[in-house]
Amino acid sequence: MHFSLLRVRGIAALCSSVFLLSLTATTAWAGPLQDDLKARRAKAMERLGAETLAIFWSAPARVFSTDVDYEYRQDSNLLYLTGIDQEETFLLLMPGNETRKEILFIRDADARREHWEGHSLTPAEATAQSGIQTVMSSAQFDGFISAMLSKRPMGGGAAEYTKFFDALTDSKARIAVLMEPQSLSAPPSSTAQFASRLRERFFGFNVTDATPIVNELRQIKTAYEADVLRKSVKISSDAHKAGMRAAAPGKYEYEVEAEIEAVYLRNGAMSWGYPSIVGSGPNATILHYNRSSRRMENGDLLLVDAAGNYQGLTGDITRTYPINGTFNRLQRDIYEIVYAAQQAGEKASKAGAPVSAIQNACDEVLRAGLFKLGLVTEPTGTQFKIWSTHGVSHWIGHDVHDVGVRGKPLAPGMAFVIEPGIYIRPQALDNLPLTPANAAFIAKVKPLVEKYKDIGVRIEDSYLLTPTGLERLSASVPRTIEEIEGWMKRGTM
Ligand SMILES: [Mn+2]
Repeated sequence: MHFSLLRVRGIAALCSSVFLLSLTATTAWAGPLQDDLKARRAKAMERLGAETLAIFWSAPARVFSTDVDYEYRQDSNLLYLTGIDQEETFLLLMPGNETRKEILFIRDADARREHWEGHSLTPAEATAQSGIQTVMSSAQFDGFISAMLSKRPMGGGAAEYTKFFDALTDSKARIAVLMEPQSLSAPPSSTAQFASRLRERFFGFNVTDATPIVNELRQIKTAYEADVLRKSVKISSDAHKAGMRAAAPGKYEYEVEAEIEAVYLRNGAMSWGYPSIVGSGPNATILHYNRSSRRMENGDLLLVDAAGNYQGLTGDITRTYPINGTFNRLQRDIYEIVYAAQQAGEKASKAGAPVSAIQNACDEVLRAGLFKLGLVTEPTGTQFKIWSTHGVSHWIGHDVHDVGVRGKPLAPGMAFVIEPGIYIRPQALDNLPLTPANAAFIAKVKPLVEKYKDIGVRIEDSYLLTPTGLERLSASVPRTIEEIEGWMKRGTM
C-alpha cells in the first residue's frame, strides 16, 4: 500500500517533467485492437485533410444521485478512435503534421483520487492501449490549442506543424469537431460554445463538423470489430436462452432479467448495451417497458429485448415467447406474421439494395397479415401502422442505435437489425381523430382487437452483411415457434 502510493507519486513527478518531450516511438504497443485503432484513425485523417485540426472529447461523468456517479460510459466516437475508457481524455488529429499526427491528452496521476476511484492510465499505458505515441497531460490541452492557433510550435521537430500553420496564414485551416444536432432555440452545446470561444480569439480557420466522416467509418465494421461484435452477440444469445429457461408462470419479470444479465457479467460483458426490456402480458405492448416488476401468469407472452455490451460493441436481440412453453392459437396468428415479415426483411438484405428495401419487405408482410386477420380494413397504405408502430431496422455497433450515413446502399461490413413487431393495444384506437372513416374502422375492427388485445410480438436479430451474404449473428437463439417450444420444454431447439 505504502509502496504503491510512493510509486504513483513518483510517476506523477516524472510525468510533469517529461510530458512536453512526450513519448516517442520507443514505447511498445501491439495487438490487433491497436492495429485496428490505428487504421481507423488513419482513415479518419485521410478524410479530414492536411489543413485540419480535429478534436474529440471523452464523455463527462454523469451523476446517478448526489455524490454517486453512474458507472462511466465513454463517448462512442472517442472509444472508436482511441480504445481509451477514461474521463478527461482528448484526442487531437493533425493529419498535416510531420510525425505528431495523433496526440492524446490524459489526466494526470493523482494518488488521492486513485485511492478512491482506481488507477489512472500512465502515458505509457495510454500508448499501449491506443497505439498513440504522443501523450500529453489534459492540463496542457488549452495551452496546446492556443499554441496551435497562434502558430507557436509546441513539441516536435522544426517543421512539425508547418502545414497547419500555413493553412492558418492562408485562412484555409479547419477545426473539426463533432457537432451535436440541436434545435436553434436550444442553448448552445458545450461543443458549440467551444467553437465560439475559438472564433472570438483566433483567426484563419473555419469550424467544420467531423460527424459525417466518423459516421461513415463506423458504418462499415472492420474485421476486428466484426469479430468482437460476433462474440458480443453470442454472449447476448446465450443470455436470451438462459432467460427462456427461467420464465415460468408465477415468476416475476425481474427473475428473467436477472438470469439474462448474469450471463453478460459471467462472460465479461461488463454492462448492458441498453436497459433490458422484459415485458409480460400487456407489458409486451409497451415498446420500452423497463420496470420488470410484474408477476407473470399462465398464458402470458413475454417479450424480451436485451443485449450486453462486450468490449464496446452491442448487438440487439428480441424474442417473444409463451411463459408456459406453448403458444396459443391467437399468439401463433400474430407470431407467424411477424416471423414471416422478418424472413422477408432478411431476403431483402442484399449488398447494393437500398436500406428502405428491408422496411418495405417487412411492411408488405405485416400489412397483408393484419388485413387477413381483420385487424385492419385496408389492404394497401399505412393503416396497419396502428399496430406496427416502429421502424424495422437500425445500425448496431458502438451504440445500440449506431451511426451511419443516410441513403447509402447496403454494403459488406454493415451491421444492423431486422425487428418487425405487432402490438395490439386497444388504447391505440382511442388516439385516432374522430372522423367518420375512423369511426367505421373502429366499429369494424373492435371485436378483433378485443380478441387479440394485449398481444405484443417483436422478433429481432442482429446481422452482419458479409461479402458472401447475410450473417445472422444471433442465430443460436430459438426463433421459430417449434424451436422456442422445444427449447422451453426440453432444453433443445
Ligand atoms: Mn432494436
